[in-house]
Amino acid sequence: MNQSRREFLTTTAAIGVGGVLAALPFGKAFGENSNLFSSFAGRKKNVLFIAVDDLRPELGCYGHPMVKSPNIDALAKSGVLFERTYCQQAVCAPTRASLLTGRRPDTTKIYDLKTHIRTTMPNVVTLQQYFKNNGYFSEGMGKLFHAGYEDEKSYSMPHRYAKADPYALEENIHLKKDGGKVTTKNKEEADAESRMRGPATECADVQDNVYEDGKYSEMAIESLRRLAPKAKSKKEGEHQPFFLGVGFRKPHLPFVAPKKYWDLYDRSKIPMPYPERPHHAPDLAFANWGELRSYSDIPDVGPCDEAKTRELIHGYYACVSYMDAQVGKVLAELDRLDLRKDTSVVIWGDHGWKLGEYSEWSKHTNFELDTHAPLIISDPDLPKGVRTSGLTEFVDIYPTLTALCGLPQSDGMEGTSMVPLLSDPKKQWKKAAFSQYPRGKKIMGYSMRTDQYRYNEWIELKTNDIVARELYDLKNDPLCKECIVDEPQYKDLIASLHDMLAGGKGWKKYQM
Ligand SMILES: [Ca+2]
Repeated sequence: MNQSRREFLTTTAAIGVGGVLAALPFGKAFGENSNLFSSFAGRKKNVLFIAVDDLRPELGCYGHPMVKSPNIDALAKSGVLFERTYCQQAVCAPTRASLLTGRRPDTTKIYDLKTHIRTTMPNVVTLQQYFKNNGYFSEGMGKLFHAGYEDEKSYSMPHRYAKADPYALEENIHLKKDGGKVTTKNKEEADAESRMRGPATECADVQDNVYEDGKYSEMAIESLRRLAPKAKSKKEGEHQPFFLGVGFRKPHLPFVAPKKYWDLYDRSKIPMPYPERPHHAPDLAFANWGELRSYSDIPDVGPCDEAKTRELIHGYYACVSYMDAQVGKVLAELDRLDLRKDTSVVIWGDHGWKLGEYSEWSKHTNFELDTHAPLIISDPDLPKGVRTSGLTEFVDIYPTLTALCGLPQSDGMEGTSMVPLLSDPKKQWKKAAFSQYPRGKKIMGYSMRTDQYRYNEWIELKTNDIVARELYDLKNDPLCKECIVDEPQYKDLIASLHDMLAGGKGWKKYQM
């Protein structure tokens, strides 16, 4: 970041947030010799770090016409909403390992669901661990890394999972126990922890805490009450800020939620998704959605029919509203404890999802739908109710949070602190966001999102040959219905995008 203080003040004043920033302790925040923003606000705030599994930007605050997410919408009004944030690999463990280490998958070497971060990076300092090393009490619950792959060095006390069956209805619990459906065909895509499955949805008239996420909101509330006295203490030696990570499981499959959240939606009014595959896209672009197919009520081959499609989308919406309600309970407790003024709240969904678009489901690709994810940061020292369309990446979250809390930048970051963008949401920002997805061990798909285009190259790792390419014009074709990579008029554009992507290493050149 080479921007001078004068430039920063001029640009921020020009967009009208100068008043907010004027209230900040500038002398301290922009001290001599310091990276301009590394000690922004100059104080150790608490961090409430909320991870949501498989949540794409299917929220009211992202403009969705049906989804009811009043609590996350309110959080967006109190902070900055990132309209164009991209994960680095669209599946649980790799995206989380990347975000939580501030490094990209080619550095973490976590491309699958079965590799622990300490296997590939025994000495890496994770985000939570970095806060812990800087005097924070670091606590984690639910899915933060990946189910069963948490990291003890990251926390000040043992990480906790809630104990709950994925289903509440007896018949579904039995169906799952009896095998439901066992899939061996798509192991790579299916989540390792639940090979045997019941149905893809469940609507049960039960309390929130019968399912896992209701238990996490209760655990988080209990933790906040325990952490508050030290976090609020002004006494030397007694004060200790916290980093509390809460990982909600919905809207990950199966789409189970209490009935009252299903009742928020009229299934007949859910529009059917665009059904066709992007024309002229190579086969490598697609996954077989084995994750969904492994549920007992989903066909092994072929598309879901209209009734099942509507039911699944309805279930996803119900799960989003259920999760949103749990987020709301935790935020209400943060307010009740009067901690909001000293707490930075961040919420993110770990990657995108195809919710029936292209007649496809779930993640595991480099499509815009799979790589685009929601991110909101609400911080007492930053503007409120602001949106930015700057291109940002999940690897940017680690250095952003450390900067917001006045900590020096951790070593090895492969992203950029977004604090300048948080302060000036219209600022010129990254030229591209980079993602990747492997197909087996031999082919890696490298993907790049620029302001207008998504450009993908599928590369055979042994020879470095490009075996397939994709190009989509997001400005004129937001749903990416047409892959235009073979159209002759884009030859020069493709050459320049190829240079920018640089075999997946282009991010090095386009860091801020
Ligand atoms: Ca996920």
